Formats: sequence, C-alpha cells, structure tokens
Amino acid sequence: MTTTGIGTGTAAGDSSPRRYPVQLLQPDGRRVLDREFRALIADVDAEELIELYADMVAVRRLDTEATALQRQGELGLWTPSLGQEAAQVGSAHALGDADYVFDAYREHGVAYCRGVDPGEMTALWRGAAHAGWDPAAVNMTNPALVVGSQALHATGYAYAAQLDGAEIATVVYFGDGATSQGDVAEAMVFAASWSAPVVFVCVNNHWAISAPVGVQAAAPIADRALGYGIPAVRVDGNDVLAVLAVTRAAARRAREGGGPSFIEAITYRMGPHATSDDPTRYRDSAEVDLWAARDPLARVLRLLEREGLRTTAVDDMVRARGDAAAARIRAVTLAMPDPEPMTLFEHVYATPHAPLARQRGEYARYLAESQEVQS
Ligand SMILES: Cc1ncc(C[n+]2csc(CCOP(=O)(O)OP(=O)(O)O)c2C)c(N)n1
Ligand SMILES: [Mg+2]
Repeated sequence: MTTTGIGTGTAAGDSSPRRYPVQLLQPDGRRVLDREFRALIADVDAEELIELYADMVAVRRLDTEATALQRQGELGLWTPSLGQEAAQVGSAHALGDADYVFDAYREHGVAYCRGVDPGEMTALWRGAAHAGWDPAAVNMTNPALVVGSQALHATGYAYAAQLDGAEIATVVYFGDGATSQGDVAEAMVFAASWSAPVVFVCVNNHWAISAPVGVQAAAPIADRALGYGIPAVRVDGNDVLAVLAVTRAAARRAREGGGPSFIEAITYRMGPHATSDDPTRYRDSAEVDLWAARDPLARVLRLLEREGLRTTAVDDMVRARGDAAAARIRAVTLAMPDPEPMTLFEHVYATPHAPLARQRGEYARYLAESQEVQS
C-alpha cells in the first residue's frame, strides 16, 4: 500500500496521506526530484511550461481587471483568485475536453483554461444574467454560490457518466470551509460507495471568509477522505507542476474506473474573500507576507530563468495574452446591456411554480407603481 494513495493505492486500508505536501517546484524555482510524482510531468517540455506560465499570468490579469471593474461600480461583486493561480491552472491543464468541471465561485482560472471567454465571466457578478456561459460548450458549470452544493452535483454527474460508460473524470472544486458542510460529506460517502469517478479538489486557501482553516479542521483535511475510503493526497497548491501531476493521476484513475480521489491543494487567498470583505480586520499582514514569498507565478518565472527559457519573445507573448484577457473582460462588461427587470423570473424553473408566479406578480406591480411615482 502506498501512503499517497492516488494513482497507485487502493482506497480501503490505506494509511494516512503523507503529511508533507507533494512539491515539484520550490519557491526559488528549483525543481524537487520527487521520484513518485515527477514521472507524471516528464512530458512537460519548454513549450508547455511557458503555456502554464502564460495562463497563470493571464488569469491574474483578468482577476485584477475584474476587481478594478467592481471598484469602478461596474460589477456588484467579485471573488478574487489572487494567489490561487497554480492550483487552478495546474489542475485545469490536467483535464481533457470531455472531462467535466463543477466549480465554486473563485475558479476563474479554471474557467479561463476550459475556454470560457473572459467576457462571459462577469455577467453573473454584474447582475446582468443568471449565468455567464454555456456549461455544455466548455464542460464546466457556472459558479455555485451555495457552499459545497456542487460536490453533490459532481458526484451525481460522475455516477451518471459511469452508468453511461463514458470514460471521463468529473472534477469538483470547493474550499476548506466547504468541508464543514454536510453536502461535501454526503458526496464523499456516495462517491466511495458507488465508486463514482469524481476528483474532489479541496482548495485549502487557509480562510473561509474570516474563519481560519484551523476552525474547520483539527487534522489535515485530506485525512478525512481516507475515512470514507477515498485515496487522498496533499499538494503544494502554489506549485503548478505538482498540482498538474497529482490531478493527472487522479483524473486518470477516474477515467480508468478506479473511482474517486481527493486532492487537498494547499494555497493562500492573497486578496479579500470578495470585494465586499476587508481582510485586514481579521488577519495579520505577516501571514500575507509569508505567502507572498511563495507566489505561484514568481516561482515558475524563476524556473524559466534557471532553465534559460525566458526570452524577450516569451515575455512579449505572456504580456500580450494577459493584456488581451484584461481588455476582453473590460470591453464585454462595459458593453453588457442591462436586462429587462422581469427577465429575472425566467429560466428559474422548467415547470410552473406558484410561489415564483406570486413573486413575479408582486414585482410587476412594484415596477408599475415606481414608474407612476417617477412620471
Ligand atoms: C451553504 C452556505 N453557507 C454559507 C454561505 C456563505 N459563505 C459564502 S463563501 C463562505 C466561505 C467559504 O469558504 P471556503 O469553502 O474555504 O471557500 P473560499 O471562499 O475560501 O474559496 C461562506 C460561509 C454560503 N454561500 N452557502
Ligand atoms: Mg477557503
């Protein structure tokens, strides 16, 4: 039996995941020669490394731009992904088009890598639509704002895919705080019992709004998965290569009928929980500084420099990709038409729904009255 589980071990009887997270790239850009996991990224050549870096930079740029759009009054809310780019880009690069992603509300980087147009990411946060993109076009759901609910949706989807004979992985992202939700626990019970091909990616960014991870878990979160009979691994979530490696292993396991896996990606939310939050009220700046030194983008750049891959052409390409993402998200957001207020009630239920019909009537009367007052 292995201690890391994913890829080689079976679930039942595995001892706990190894305590230290898998790491293939140190903060100073030096590679870690981990025997078990480096083999999983042996094919990642110079071109792919540069791609990973360019995507991470683009994701940071579009996230910064969206945060600015919110500050300028163009979005109601935004959930920054600053600091979590490696966890998102590394895991997304491990997936194929046929795989399916269920996200929470911070996975803008995963969406970008799935091919979601940056311009489609803001409709929800502007209040201009119930959803921003067509999930079927990219095999990725729109953000789930009910914490942990997507773990159940993903497990059901994975189980259905298995019944259909589809050899795909279904990947679900949720936070450290979400692991305290019954939905996540129930999803893991179901996934283990039915051997559903789902990859649980717990993005442990150390905070659930103002609650530190220590109040969600007295022991490593990954340990919990073993209690359900699901192999688990902890990974340095700021290391794009390590995240790519462990997600590849878990996704392959799912596609090959090996059942569920659990990944705990240890990272840090560098920004506020959302643009409505002020983290200086509950966390120490020394902690933020500590994590700034582990910046996921800086370490890939150092690797590129160490391996002689950073050229002016690479810098130009990376900058251009970031600029394009930022320009796109801004232009589409500003051009987004305000919806007709009554369309709020459309596409909520497929069948007639009495309470919704009552609310629609009340809102129509309210709009009519407010128009009379204005005229
Ligand atoms: C069921 C439910 N309970 C509470 C909330 C309010 N809420 C929104 S985000 C959040 C914290 C979630 O933290 P975590 O799972 O660690 O994800 P992160 O925001 O750090 O990415 C809470 C409590 C909610 N949206 N849904
Ligand atoms: Mg969190």
